[in-house]
Amino acid sequence: MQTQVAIIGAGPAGLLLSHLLHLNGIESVVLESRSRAEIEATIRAGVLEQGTMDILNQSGVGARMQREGVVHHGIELAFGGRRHRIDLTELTGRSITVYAQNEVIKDLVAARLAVDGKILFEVSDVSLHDLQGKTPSVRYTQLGEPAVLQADFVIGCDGFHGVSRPAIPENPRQDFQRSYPFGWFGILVEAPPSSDELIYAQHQRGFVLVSTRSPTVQRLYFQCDPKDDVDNWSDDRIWSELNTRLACSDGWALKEGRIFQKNIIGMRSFVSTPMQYGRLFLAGDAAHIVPPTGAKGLNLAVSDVRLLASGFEQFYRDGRQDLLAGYTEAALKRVWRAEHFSWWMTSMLHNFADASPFQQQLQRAELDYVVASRAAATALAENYVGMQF
Ligand code: RFL
Ligand code: PHB
Repeated sequence: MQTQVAIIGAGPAGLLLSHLLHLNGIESVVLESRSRAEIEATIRAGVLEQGTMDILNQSGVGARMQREGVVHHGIELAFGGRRHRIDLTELTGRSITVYAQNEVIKDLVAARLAVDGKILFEVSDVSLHDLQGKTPSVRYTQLGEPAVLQADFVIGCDGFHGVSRPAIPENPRQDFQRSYPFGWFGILVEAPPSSDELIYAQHQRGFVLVSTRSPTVQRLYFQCDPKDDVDNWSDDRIWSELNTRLACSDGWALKEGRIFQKNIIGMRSFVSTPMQYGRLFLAGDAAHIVPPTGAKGLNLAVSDVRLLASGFEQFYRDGRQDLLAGYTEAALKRVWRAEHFSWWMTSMLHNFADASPFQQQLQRAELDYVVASRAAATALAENYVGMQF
């Protein structure tokens, strides 16, 4: 089989890239190791930056997001028993939308399949070849049969654990990383929203995030030991822990309901450079990871793909490669900004077991400053809604 652009991974990065290429008349094939049902059911991100919404709307896949997503104009920071609002729209003129990643995935899969776009699900043994030549290829197995896909370019959109990044040799590759001594325990709850806006709460027992999915389903996370087991957490223990950490002097309280999903998520910061090696380009989590505290991962995947789509449009229209050649540098500018922001939010809001009393006081001073100073609140807000580059 032959195509112009071979894309590995049908996450937000791979699917959106395939869709944007199609709009520019460029052919692609997406190879995905999981089934359609699995990718459409995987619960991950919830917060879309304005720039992410704009590209989904402009490219014609935003209709359901506009109907079902909820625009938020602020977030709350809770600490010391009080809640403080950061007015994103007043501070930046922009907002965010809460719309689940798996809904974005459904919309993109539907858009690709509606125009006979090729997504090959449940492929295995994917390997990359001849990346330095003009005709790279991808070998894989589907339904027990080995196959080869030849292309002009290969794009690794296969997430942190994929095969694309390791296809770049150790020289020139350089990885930067930091892991955190905690994870997030995530739950899905059948209940009405407890708050109109997301609440990021700092407490000496650990961080809590109150997020939402729909008028009837809520998403909550609390800081936990990354090696803990969901079976150690009965529903009663979860509600008791959440209520302790979220206790507020203004009478606000969490709305409880049936918990129907529990999972534990590890946290890391990671950047791999370069994001291009010959005719291989990496996009999204394949090249970089952020802890979810800043809600940046999916949005970074989308901004990588926007750069790549422009680069391929230029290449196939004018035969010029300057945008593609500048991809690593352009993408990493935004990536490192988001890495810093995500690390900063994580550091400010989580409980570090080894923090000295001095560091704890600094953490509190920083929170006090962010909610008291318009300049500091604006710094948070402009990063949260997405820096414009
Ligand atoms: P994905 O989504 O991991 O997709 C990669 C796809 O590649 C497939 N794959 C392979 N296919 C073929 N061959 C192989 N060898 C393959 N290996 C892997 C996988 O099956 C998968 O389908 O990467 P992508 O597209 O780069 O997208 C990145 C985002 O998914 C990720 O950054 C976000 O989910 C991060 N994130 C958040 N981002 C936000 O912008 N806002 C948020 O509010 C937000 N919240 C979150 C998050 C991530 C979380 N978790 C679970 C880590 C909340 C959580 C809890
Ligand atoms: C989510 O709703 O899953 C979510 C929201 C904000 C974050 C991370 C995750 O910072």
